[in-house]
Amino acid sequence: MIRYNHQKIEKKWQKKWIQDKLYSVKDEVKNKPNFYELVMFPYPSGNLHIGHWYNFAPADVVARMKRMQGKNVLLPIGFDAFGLPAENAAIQRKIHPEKWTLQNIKNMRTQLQSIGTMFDWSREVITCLPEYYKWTQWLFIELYKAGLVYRDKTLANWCPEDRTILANEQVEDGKCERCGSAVEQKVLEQWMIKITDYAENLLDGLDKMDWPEKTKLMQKNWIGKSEGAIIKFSISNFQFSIKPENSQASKEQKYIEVFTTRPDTIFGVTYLVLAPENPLVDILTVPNQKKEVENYRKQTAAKSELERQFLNKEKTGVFTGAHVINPANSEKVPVYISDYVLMNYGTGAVMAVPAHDQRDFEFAQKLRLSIKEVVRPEHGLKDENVFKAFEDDGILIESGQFSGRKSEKAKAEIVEWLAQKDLGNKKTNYRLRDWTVSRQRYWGCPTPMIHCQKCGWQAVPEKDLPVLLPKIKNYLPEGEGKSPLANSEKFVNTKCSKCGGLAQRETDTLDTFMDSAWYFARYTDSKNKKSFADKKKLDAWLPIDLYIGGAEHATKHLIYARFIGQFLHNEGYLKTKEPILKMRHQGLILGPDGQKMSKSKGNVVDPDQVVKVFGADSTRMHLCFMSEYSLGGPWETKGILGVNRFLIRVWNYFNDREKFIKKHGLYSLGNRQKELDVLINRTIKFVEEDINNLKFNTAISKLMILFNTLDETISLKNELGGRVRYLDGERSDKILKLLAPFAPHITEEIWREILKHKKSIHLEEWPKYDEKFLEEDEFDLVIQINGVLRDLVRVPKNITKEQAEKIALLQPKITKYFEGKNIKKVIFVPGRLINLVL
Ligand code: ANZ
Ligand code: ZN
Repeated sequence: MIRYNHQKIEKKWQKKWIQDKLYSVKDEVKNKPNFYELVMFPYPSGNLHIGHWYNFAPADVVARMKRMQGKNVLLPIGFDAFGLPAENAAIQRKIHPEKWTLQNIKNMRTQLQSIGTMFDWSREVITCLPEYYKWTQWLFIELYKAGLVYRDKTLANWCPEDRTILANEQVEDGKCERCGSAVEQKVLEQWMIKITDYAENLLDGLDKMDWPEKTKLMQKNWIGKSEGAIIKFSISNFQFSIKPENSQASKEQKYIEVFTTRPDTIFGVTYLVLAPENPLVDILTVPNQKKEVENYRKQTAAKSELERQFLNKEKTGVFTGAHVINPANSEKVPVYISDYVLMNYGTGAVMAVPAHDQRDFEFAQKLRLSIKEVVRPEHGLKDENVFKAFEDDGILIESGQFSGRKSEKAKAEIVEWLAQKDLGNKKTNYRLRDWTVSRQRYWGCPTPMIHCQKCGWQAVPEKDLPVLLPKIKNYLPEGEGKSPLANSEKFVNTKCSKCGGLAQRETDTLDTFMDSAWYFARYTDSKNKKSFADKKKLDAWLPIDLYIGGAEHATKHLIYARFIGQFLHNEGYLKTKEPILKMRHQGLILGPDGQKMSKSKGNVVDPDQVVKVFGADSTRMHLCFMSEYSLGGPWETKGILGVNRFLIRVWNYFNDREKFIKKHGLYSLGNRQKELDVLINRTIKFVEEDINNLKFNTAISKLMILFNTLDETISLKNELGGRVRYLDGERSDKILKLLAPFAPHITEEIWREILKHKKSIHLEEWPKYDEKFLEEDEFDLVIQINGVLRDLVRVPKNITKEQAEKIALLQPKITKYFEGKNIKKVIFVPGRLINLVL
């Protein structure tokens, strides 16, 4: 018999599939609904790792099944090719980032092809090529024209090592997510995108999306909607102690405005706290507090936002010497500064209610400020022994005319009351910040903006796009917040498109999240030179029916992609509002030791090696089988032996069958036929359901059970009259098709070379199951006496009235009703009940 030679088989079919253009997808096929499945495109780091396989191989299983089920399936692939790592690697190796990136892409393409996925390579996108980034620039300009791009001086996260600004989401625990250096705060002028204008829209869509609940919750918290109020506290002993020229607070400033989510606690305010950076501090601080205040401000400036926000951090702060008036009860309260209040949230000022806010409570304790209780628990007494703030809702006390009201209801009433006096207003706040897109690095998409001394900033006219990234010699960052492009006079100097005078180009490049925020749209029409994609094609494919990728992108790429999708919808480019209908995350694949894979731990599994020894089919199946897909888990080399043996068993089954039938022909399976039909039909149903639910592991175990039973049937020669029995052609075809999405190569080889079919198995129809075999062949017969339920008994499905009566009369629970009585009538409802009337 021919041995299962995966190396030969896999190479052969991969070549043939490309030749036959098996995976090139048309935008419209009659009677085949489109199905757009997307996997997160890889960063061209140099090598495909097992994590990529874990994303792509199981995703391919779904795509293949959908295609066999009559869908016109698009499963595209490309490369997220700009970004810091390419530049850092290139600097280390002293080769140009472009050369390094393109080399890696070439290598990774071969590796990606070795997985045996049905990627449509004709639609490949590479974000660092001008044909792609022309449209990233176009998109930036569209956002600019829509008033969603502005330039602002902001405190930005500055990584001293990479010498660039980082977005908030690129900072993890106060450290640069790329290099791990502690991030510093630096004031820089940057291009910002007003994603905050979309805060409500981004929240709105969440409900209707079929996404993991956890991911939706993360987005919700990231957007962080808070409904509350702005309340004005008038400045009492207004002091013009110092008036630095650059103070943003005006002399006429009469109020401090605070943002609060608990206006119901206003009668419990015992002091106010400003963020140390708040410009009001300049004019409020009395002369003899000035020194202490300035010292404290300096200390704060050295701290990161994260350090300041830690809840359990010991509270510190300084008195400004100023007082304000509580608008609710006209009480005079002191004003402090403390680093637990942040400048870039709300108004940068807080009304402190130490009895009902834990942070305020700790601050008041530390600085010995008074604490005034204004909310009591509705039921039961407050536990006097618990020494902390009572933050729940309850009943108001000592709150003027609002005393006795439920705190929850009093919120709106108090705001209304203050609004009438023009001292407060309802206000909704979001945690979401605008998107800082400027990067002071070389390897990115040039920002298509020009600055003219006379005319100011303007967008590069569309006819001049793309603004090409010049090939420069020195692409190392120059430090102090300038991109290396600033050194290239040829790049920088240009003409103003308005007045024709000399003008300068923006030299910062765009955040790579800009590139990936719209790539899903480009796949629908990746070669288009006239627009980012043709409207008809966009509408044919979008929204994405299934997007599979890592959960770590929940508040980064997945928010940006939704934002850009919604924006393109609002501008009339996309019919669909939400670009991603259904999202699923794969789990994380760990090293054989259960630890995160890393070179330093020496636990990295190299997919190329595994494929060489066991083949792509076994590797794919192992990844599907090793764990529940959404959970991931450690890679177990033992496990791959299991699925490899399974594939060999399948291989042998079909080879032996072929040989046997040639010699002896087919024998009827007799009694076993029915049993096997039930199993085959159930397997079809459950494998289909499991793949749809991304439960690949259970689908495979069902296939394994099926083949076990087939082997058993073969070994039960005696029972079957001394002859080996195999499934007939039709049934054999069916079970092989079930395996095709998982192991596309071996099934194709068996299909074409052993079963001698002309067309590829991957163009075949997915088998349909017959309901008849799924039905139970027994049921619970209800036995009634005079219409009252007396017993239940399991009987064959097609039982007759006479048989049912006999069985009923044999039941011990029934016989006792018959003492001295005759049966007058028997009512029988087939498949349900028998009623004996006495
Ligand atoms: C008074 C109060 C009483 C508050 C109380 C809470 C409980 P979220 O839900 O996150 O929006 N706050 C407002 N601006 C702040 C800033 N810039 N830095 C730090 N804290 C700030 O939180 C809103 C609450 O956080 C606000 O409501 C305010 O404290 C505080 F029993 O006002 B609260
Ligand atoms: Zn000009």
